[in-house]
Amino acid sequence: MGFFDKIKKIGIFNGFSELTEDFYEELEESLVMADLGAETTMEAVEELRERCKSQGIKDTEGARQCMREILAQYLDLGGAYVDMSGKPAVILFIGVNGVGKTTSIGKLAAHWKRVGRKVVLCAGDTFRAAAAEQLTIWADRAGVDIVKQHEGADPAAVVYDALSAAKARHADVVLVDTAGRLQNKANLMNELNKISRVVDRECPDSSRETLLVLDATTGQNGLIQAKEFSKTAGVTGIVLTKLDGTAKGGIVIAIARELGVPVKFAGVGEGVDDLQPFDAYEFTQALL
Ligand SMILES: Nc1nc2c(ncn2[C@@H]2O[C@H](COP(=O)(O)OP(=O)(O)OP(=O)(O)O)[C@@H](O)[C@H]2O)c(=O)[nH]1
Ligand SMILES: [Mg+2]
Repeated sequence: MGFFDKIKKIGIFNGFSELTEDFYEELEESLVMADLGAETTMEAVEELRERCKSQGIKDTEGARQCMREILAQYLDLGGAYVDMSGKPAVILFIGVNGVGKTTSIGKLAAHWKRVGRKVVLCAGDTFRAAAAEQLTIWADRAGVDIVKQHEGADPAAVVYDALSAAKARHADVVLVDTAGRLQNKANLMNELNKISRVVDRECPDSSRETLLVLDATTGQNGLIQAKEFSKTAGVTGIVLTKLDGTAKGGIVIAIARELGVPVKFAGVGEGVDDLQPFDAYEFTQALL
C-alpha cells in the first residue's frame, strides 16, 4: 500500500473507454468536485486535449497517464524539501485552529529523531495551557526535548528559550508550535516579526522555514486561507493534513498552481507515522 492510498480516487477514467466530448465534460466536473479549482481545471483539461491530440492518444488509460503527468508538473515547484542547511533549522508552524499544527510537529519530531537528528520542540502556542500539554505528550512519544513557559507567556520569549536550549544541546532542528488563529489578524504579523528578530539575533546562521498547515477537508476555504497567510507571513511551504478519506485532495494542485508555494508534507491520519514528505508523482498516481 502506498502512502496516499487513503485518499479518494477520481474515478472518472474507469467509466469511459473513448475520449468523447462527454468524457472531457465529466472529467472537468470531477476535477472541480475534487477541489482543483475552476481555473486550474480548465487549464489542465485543455492541456490534456492538446497532448492527446498531438500524441495520438485515443483511450482513457493513455489519457489517465497523460493527466497524471500534467498534474505532477503543476505540483513540481522544486523546494519540496525543508531547508536544514543552517544549524539549527528553525521551522515555524502556522495556520487556523484545528488544522493539525501540533500533530504535524509531533509526527515530524518522531521522524527526525528516528533518522538521527537532534530535535527541540518549542511550545509557542501559549494561548491555552492545554496546547503545551498536548505538545509535551508528542515530545515524550517522540523522545525529544521540549521548551515551554506558562500560559499567556510571550511566544517570542519561548522561542528565545528554545533557541538557547538548542544551542546548548547542539540541536539540528527547532520546531515551533503557534496558536491557531485567523489569517488576517494583525497580531499574527507582529508575533512573527518578533519571533523572526529573536531568531536573527540568537541564531544568525540558522535556516528558516514558515510552514502553513492546511486541512485538506476544508477544500476551497483552504485555498483562501493559503492566499491570506502567504500575504502576511512569508510562507515557504505547505503541510497538507487530513488527506485520508477526503475526496478533496485536488486542493493541493490548486494551491501549488495558484500560489506557487510547494507542498512539503502531507498528513493521512492521526498516527505518528501518518506524515510524509510530499511526492507529486506518487500523489497524482493515487488521485487518478
Ligand atoms: N485524520 C487526520 N486527522 C488529523 C491529521 N492531522 C491532524 N489530525 C487531527 O486533527 C485534530 C487537530 O489537530 P491539532 O494538531 O491539535 O491541530 P492544531 O492546528 O494544533 O490546533 P490548534 O492548536 O487548536 O490551533 C486532532 O484530532 C488530530 O488528531 C491527519 O492528517 N489526518
Ligand atoms: Mg495546536
